[in-house]
Amino acid sequence: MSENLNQDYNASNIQALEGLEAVQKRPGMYIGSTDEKGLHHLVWEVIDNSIDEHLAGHCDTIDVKVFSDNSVSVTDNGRGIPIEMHEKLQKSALEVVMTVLHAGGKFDKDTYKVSGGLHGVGISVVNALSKSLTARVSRNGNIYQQTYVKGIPQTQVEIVGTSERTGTEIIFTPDDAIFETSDYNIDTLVQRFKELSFLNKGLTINLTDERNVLKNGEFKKYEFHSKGGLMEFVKYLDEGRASISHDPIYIIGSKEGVEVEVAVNYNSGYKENIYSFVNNIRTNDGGTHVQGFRRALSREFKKYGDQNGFFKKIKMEIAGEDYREGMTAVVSVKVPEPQFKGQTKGELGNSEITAIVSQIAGDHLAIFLEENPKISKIIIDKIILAATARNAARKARELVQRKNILTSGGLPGKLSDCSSRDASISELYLVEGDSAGGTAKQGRDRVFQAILPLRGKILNVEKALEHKIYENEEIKTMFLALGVSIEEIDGEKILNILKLRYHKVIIMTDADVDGSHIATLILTFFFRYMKELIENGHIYIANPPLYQLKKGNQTPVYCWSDKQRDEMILQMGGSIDDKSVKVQRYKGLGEMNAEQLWETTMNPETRTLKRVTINDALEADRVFSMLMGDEVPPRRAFIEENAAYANVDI
Ligand code: 0RA
Repeated sequence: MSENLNQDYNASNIQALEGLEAVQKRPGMYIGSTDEKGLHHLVWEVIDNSIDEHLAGHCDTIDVKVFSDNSVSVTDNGRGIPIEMHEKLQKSALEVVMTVLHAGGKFDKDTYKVSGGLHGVGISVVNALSKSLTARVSRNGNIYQQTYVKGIPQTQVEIVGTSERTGTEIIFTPDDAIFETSDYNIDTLVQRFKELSFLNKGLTINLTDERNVLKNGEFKKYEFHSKGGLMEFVKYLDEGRASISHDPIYIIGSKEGVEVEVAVNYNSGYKENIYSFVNNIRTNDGGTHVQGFRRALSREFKKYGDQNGFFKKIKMEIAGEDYREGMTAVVSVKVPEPQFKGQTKGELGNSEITAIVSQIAGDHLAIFLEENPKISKIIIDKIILAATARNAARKARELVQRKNILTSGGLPGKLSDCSSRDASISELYLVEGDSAGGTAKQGRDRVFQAILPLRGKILNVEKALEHKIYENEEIKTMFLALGVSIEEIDGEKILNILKLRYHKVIIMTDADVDGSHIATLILTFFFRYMKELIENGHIYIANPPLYQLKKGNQTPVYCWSDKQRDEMILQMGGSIDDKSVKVQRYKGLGEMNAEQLWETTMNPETRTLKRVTINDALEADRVFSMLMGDEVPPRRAFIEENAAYANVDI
């Protein structure tokens, strides 16, 4: 080896080592965090590389396995990471890809790599954060392998076998000295792989969870594959809503190296749902691609409506949002060098994308409108209805708001307020019915606990027109009691929670089917109209007991599940069927007296509250519309799968 090469070799080793150390010192800079989210990020990073192979047209199957020690393998049937000698660095390209930061993209410039955001930092980052990793490449008839510990090669790239096929296998064990948790969440993996299969039609992702052994001795397996891509994605998202456009409108095209794919479905609801992706990564805050799509939608529908005289009769202006009411759309673009903006990097910034998407989507929409006059007229009618309803809603909302000002701090009569004015310690119990409300009022600590009884089933906001919502007594009462208002700024509705009067809002309903239905209705309202309260962690669900057990004169014991009840009966010296222990099943909150309610459900020292969180906004949206929307079969299937009270009450 010449002196020159030797120098390069050493220099490259030092460079690799410095890179790995930087990642280990500040993992958050590379993968966002070292909590559960960061842990999962390792899998996203590895699978992204395999998906790049798919996008380049060389891979159609990816197998992911989670082993019982939470190590993970990702295997693809792509070309395999090159193992040839890297001329300048004098080592195998495989070793360079695995140990040098940002090396991956340098070998192959044709595919879409992500330069911003958190994905696309390179597989070497996963290597640096793994206490062990094995890379195995099938290529040129051989199987090549190299192993690493915390990113440092333990072996040369060795031939360990022969193979007719090509592909890459990465097996890694996250470094538990770096990550706060080592447990992979199967729901998170399933959700993301499902999404990836919709976004990359034709790709198959197989997932095996070796931590979950079935009764027949086999591991739990999942398969994700979508033939229809985004077309199927919107159908899946809108499963619970009645479609008014039959099949989704499908748009696909490319321009200046940017690929654009959009699917649009109009349903009988009133919400706008646009989900957007850039290079398979969700852009929660939209960006120039979404802007381009919206622009095309408004422009083409307006043109079509004007040309056919459909808008003649109506007096008011049609706003952009009217074209999108009851619309679910997925917008996916593949951009060679995306720039992500905003605090969470959830927004696409490249300005050139607006015009590209607007043109491609516009051309397709114009053709769709010409070719489908019947469906187009149904959508136009819906747009007119949206504009009309928007005006009515504004008036109704203003009325509620004005009342808010008029009463100036005047609170609803049904509210039994607490005496504290410190929102951070104050709690509002939303209680089902007047009688339970009465018990709660007696049982509470009136210093910091307020009670608002709600009468029966509150309005299903998923199905109601917006102005009906502001006219609904229970909903108006909740706005007033909470001190929250909706304000319109530049045509955009903004929830003002600055004057929120309670930092804990606790939904307390009976532990039966009706009770959980009411809780779901209330949650639907919060999810659609006061999402910030959920996002900021203010919404809770009370957890009343299911049973009271009593033996002779002993103090009663409460149980929250059948299992707990059976165990407790035995502990108390009874047996399940002689029933010497008296078992009382609480069907309603009203069956408890004030003292019992305080002790089991309201006393901060002894109660358990469930905080409502949104793990995946997209899935939450889908489930809410399914539970509360028009379509019955998917709802039934969901309830059958998830019902908690099925064997008690139905
Ligand atoms: C660089 C160049 C080529 C492929 C890859 C990287 C590659 C990386 C990963 C990571 C996981 N699976 C992968 N598959 C491929 C192109 C190789 C060629 O031209 O033959």
